[in-house]
Amino acid sequence: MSNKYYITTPIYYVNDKPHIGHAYTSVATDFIARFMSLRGYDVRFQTGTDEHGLKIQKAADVKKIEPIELCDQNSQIFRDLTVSLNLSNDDFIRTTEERHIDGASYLWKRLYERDQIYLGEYTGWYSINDETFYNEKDLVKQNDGSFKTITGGPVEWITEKSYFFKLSEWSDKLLNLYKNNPNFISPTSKRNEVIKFVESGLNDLSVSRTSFEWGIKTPTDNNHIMYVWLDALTCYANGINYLNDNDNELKEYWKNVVHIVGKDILRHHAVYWPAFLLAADLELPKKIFAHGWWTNEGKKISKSLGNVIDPIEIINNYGLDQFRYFLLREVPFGNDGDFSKNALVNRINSDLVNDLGNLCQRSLTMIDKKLNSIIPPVNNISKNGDKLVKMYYKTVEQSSTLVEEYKLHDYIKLVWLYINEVNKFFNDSKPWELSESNPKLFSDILGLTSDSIKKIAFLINPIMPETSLKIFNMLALNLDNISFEMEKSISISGNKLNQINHLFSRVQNDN
Ligand code: ME8
Repeated sequence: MSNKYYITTPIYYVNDKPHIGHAYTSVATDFIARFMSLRGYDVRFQTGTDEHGLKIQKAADVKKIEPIELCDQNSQIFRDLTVSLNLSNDDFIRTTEERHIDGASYLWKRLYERDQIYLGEYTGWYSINDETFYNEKDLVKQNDGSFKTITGGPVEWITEKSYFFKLSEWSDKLLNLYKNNPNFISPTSKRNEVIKFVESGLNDLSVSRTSFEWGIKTPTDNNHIMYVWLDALTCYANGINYLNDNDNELKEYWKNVVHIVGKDILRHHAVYWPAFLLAADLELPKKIFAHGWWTNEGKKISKSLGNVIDPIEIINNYGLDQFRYFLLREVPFGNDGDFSKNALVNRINSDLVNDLGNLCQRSLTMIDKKLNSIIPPVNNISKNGDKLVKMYYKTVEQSSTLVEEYKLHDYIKLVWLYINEVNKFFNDSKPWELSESNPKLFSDILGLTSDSIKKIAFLINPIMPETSLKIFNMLALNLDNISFEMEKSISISGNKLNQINHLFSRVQNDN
């Protein structure tokens, strides 16, 4: 079996700047990408920006600039964020790029040729905010008789000529897909919602617009532009040139693709996207995972409430790896979560400073001071030491299942059980009492502790890649592409420690 693994984030709208929600999806996807790479997979990771549609056109109108100018500016900000978050993405796709436009047009043509698209007129509700058509039964009636989406967004009534995709013909095939592949949509609660939605009956989907310009012209009719979701969803395939008839190696990644999305856009990914692909007789992704929604100190994050969290500000104030750790550890992946400075500060001080930082600082400083900075060899010094080594390999073994089930925070909990076991071994062994009285035992304890710290650096790599590299560096290891497999053959015994720096600083809650 091929060991190729392809993972994607949604492509983000460029009408505005990124916020914590975008950072969250990207960091979680990066975690999985890095973890799969640690397991030895040939990983490809794609993110990018979604640049067409009425929402973008209106945002450009407000600024009195051309849509492409707004796209260029804001797409760059999202691209910069991939660097600020230390993402390992291989590609950053923009829907205004030619390769994307070509792929989206290819899918349209395939659907058209297979008689899956017909001309009609759309009359109904539309949310510019979500770029989504709504049935009235899915909206909330306000006291004044108007309608809003369940998240409180405005909708408008539109009537315009439009092409329709025969979505209604695909209900049974979709339901079979969900039934035969129980893991196609996760978590289960979200899967059930999708099944209920499809079971309630699907209408044909309007897939073109005529009342504005900013989009990809449909290849079969110049007067229409593609509905932005039909355009956008093809980005996943376009990043690896799947939507054309040419042979190329990147296409291989399509055999094993996972889409990570927020729960707000699950329907588009789990219903529309597979329906388009089925109708075009193309291969489906392996999985759609929908994660939960972040609030800020208990409140919905929104521009109008003025409580949008800028990820760069958090990174500047608390540190990147601290932020990444918090996002991944605080909330079970799939659940909603609340961002609070208090919770962030507590996590940093207890898990990072106390548990991990102090362990490295105390033990490595001892090697520095008492052993001329030379890392001693690992000897099986006691039952406890043996237990520690076994625990590491057990952790690696269990980690695969946890991450395959997207239990990212359980993985981190498991890693911290190991870190605390190393702490316990170090504290119970009391090496500080032994340097004079029993130098052999002293050296053995520090040998095992530093080797365990090396193992910790492997385990935390997907969570905090920068910290992992800092640890490798202190241990005088120069590692690029790491895998769990290679850990066994990397010995640090005899290495001369590089300068020991604090990994994390204690922080105050300034609230
Ligand atoms: O929907 N909590 O783009 P978008 C958690 N362009 N995640 C959040 C969040 C929050 N409060 N807010 C945003 C689009 N997100 C389309 C996608 S894909 C072919 C097209 C994250 O800029 C989450 O991943 O509105 C959500 O699904 C995504 O940002 C929406 O980003």
